[in-house]
Amino acid sequence: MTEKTLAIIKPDAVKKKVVGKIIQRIEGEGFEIAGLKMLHLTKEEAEGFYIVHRAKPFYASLTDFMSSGEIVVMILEGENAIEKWRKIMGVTDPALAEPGTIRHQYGFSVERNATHGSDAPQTAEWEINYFYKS
Ligand code: DAT
Ligand code: MG
Repeated sequence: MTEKTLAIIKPDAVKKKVVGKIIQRIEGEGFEIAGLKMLHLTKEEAEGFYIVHRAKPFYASLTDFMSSGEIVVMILEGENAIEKWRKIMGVTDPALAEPGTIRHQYGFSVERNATHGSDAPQTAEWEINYFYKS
């Protein structure tokens, strides 16, 4: 089933100059890029995006990080896009991510882990709408 997911190249990966490599991987994996823009989130916008994590001990640090520099936001479209993109990213902690995954390749820490991907159809819809208000 064709579906859409929200992907973000996070500030650590933009600073590392691996935007091109990550987009090349995305295209090579067969996704359609249905939307793409570079943004610098305010602290409030980062807090809004990660609102589900507001009670977590890492919320303040995460939203400081996500508003610390430019990010690249994309809508990826394809068969099983949500799960497929999460597999290509690898697990949250780059130290535990499998070789060949983006977080293994480019992540630095559990917080500075290079990319984001939606985790379910409802969150994908909510996250896409957060950046691409319909
Ligand atoms: P994911 O991004 O793999 O969906 P998540 O939704 O659990 O992971 O968390 C969102 C982001 O919050 C994650 O990409 C990085 C940060 N994060 C998660 N767990 C963390 C932790 N234990 N310490 C610091 N940052 C964390
Ligand atoms: Mg998540």
